[in-house]
Amino acid sequence: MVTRGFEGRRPTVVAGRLPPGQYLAHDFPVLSAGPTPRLRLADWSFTLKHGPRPLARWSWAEFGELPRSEIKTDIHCVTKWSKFDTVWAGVRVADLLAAAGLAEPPTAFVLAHGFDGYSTNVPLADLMGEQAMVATHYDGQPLAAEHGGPARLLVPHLYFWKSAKWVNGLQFTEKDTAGFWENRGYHIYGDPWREQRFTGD
Ligand SMILES: Nc1nc2c(c(=O)[nH]1)N[C@H]1C(S)=C(S)[C@@H](COP(=O)(O)O)O[C@H]1N2
Ligand SMILES: [Mo]
Repeated sequence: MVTRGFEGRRPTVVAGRLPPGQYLAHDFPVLSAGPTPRLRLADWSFTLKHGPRPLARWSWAEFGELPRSEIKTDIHCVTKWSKFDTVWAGVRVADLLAAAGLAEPPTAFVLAHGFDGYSTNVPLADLMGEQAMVATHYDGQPLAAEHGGPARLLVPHLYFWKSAKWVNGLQFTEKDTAGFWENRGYHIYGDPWREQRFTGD
């Protein structure tokens, strides 16, 4: 039985968690610029680079030895759906950099790259928080290929296009450098709370 009072309170709870212009989705839409790459774990690797120079590289087995974390968070897509309480597990970017011995990262800007050629820029500061990770599991299961499996970047406080699927590396860049969607009119930063959807927002 649902009482009036309960129904009446619910929109307030949603309003405080839902960024402007977003609606609450209960399914998990798939959005990709191209076909889903089918990656063999034996061919998978993850590389940290400074410009063209490799700094560290992990095979799938090596990546599995890194310290792991689980988080529950809300995600917000620029196409206006949001999803609450999504559960992810993987390796925090901060832990990755520590494992690579990068106590002093070479620059303040990062381009994330995917096996499909996708890229997206994220300031390093946004990757150093508790919630930014290279996620290998969603909802307790290995991440499905269409959602970026075997591993995707997760930067949940920015619009979801920043969460590069099929991620294969992070590249430090001297300047904040536009990636795939940022070069096609999407906002260079993409804060859902400031509704930074498109260039100039
Ligand atoms: N490698 C890669 N990552 C990507 C994309 C892509 O096309 N390729 N699309 C982005 C966009 S625009 C969105 S909204 C989210 C969608 O993630 P989902 O399919 O898991 O919902 O992935 C982002 N990451
Ligand atoms: Mo998107």
